[in-house]
Amino acid sequence: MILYRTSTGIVVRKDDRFHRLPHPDWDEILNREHTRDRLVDEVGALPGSAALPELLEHQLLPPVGRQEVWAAGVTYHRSRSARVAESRDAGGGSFYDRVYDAKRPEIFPKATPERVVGHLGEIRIRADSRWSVPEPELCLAINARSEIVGYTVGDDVSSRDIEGENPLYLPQAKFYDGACALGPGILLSAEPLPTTTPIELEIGRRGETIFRGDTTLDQMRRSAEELVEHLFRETSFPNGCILMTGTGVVPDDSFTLMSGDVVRITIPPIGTLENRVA
Ligand code: DO4
Ligand code: MG
Repeated sequence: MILYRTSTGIVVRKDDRFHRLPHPDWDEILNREHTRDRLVDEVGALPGSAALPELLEHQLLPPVGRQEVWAAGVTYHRSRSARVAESRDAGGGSFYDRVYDAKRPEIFPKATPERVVGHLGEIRIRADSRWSVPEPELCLAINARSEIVGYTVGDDVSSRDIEGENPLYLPQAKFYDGACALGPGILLSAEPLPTTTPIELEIGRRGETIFRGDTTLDQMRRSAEELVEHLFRETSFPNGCILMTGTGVVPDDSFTLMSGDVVRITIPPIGTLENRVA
């Protein structure tokens, strides 16, 4: 079951049929108890349609109401080696090396809800960066009681030259307008996704694919529960939150995003998040 936020209300997709919910409160749906089971009952009593998808795609809003977005980093070996290399000259390499194995994960604030870009929205690269990359990540939708209620697809757009110059610049490399894309919807599931689930990244430029890469969830060094436990340890989220779980796909160092590029991130069975670089 997938939950979509649209400009005309909330839509639930169940068994390839689409149902408009009569009550439009996204935060309440995400945070009420047994929300998935309740939605199954609710949509059972609603008319459904098979014809909504095309219309829906252009009405989609980011799948956040009042949820902050946080992100975990260096959770895949590929991210660890890329970060160690980018920050070696600045003497930052050992920070990334150590955090990969440390008990405490790297977790940082990524976006306020109003900064999040949805499916088909425009992501941005910083004007003062010369090396920007998309980071395709599985994202957890977590309710106020720290329960994982679902999953979405995310792009943790990052300025690698800025974070590599000095680890203290990380917030500037990660947190700016258009640096966070989420969508297309939230797959509500009480079960974790299978560890064989792929995360696929494709980047297009002037109609051609210039990068393709993927990983699978079993490459992630930390469990979702471990990341959530750390995030909620001393921080409360009265409306729940979204946690990006880190990237395992990093293009070669010669690659940088350019204006007009199209980034497509697919995590079946959630769907594809597509964004153009402004
Ligand atoms: O500290 C660097 C950020 C790492 C990150 O965002 C990732 O591994 O996905
Ligand atoms: Mg990341």
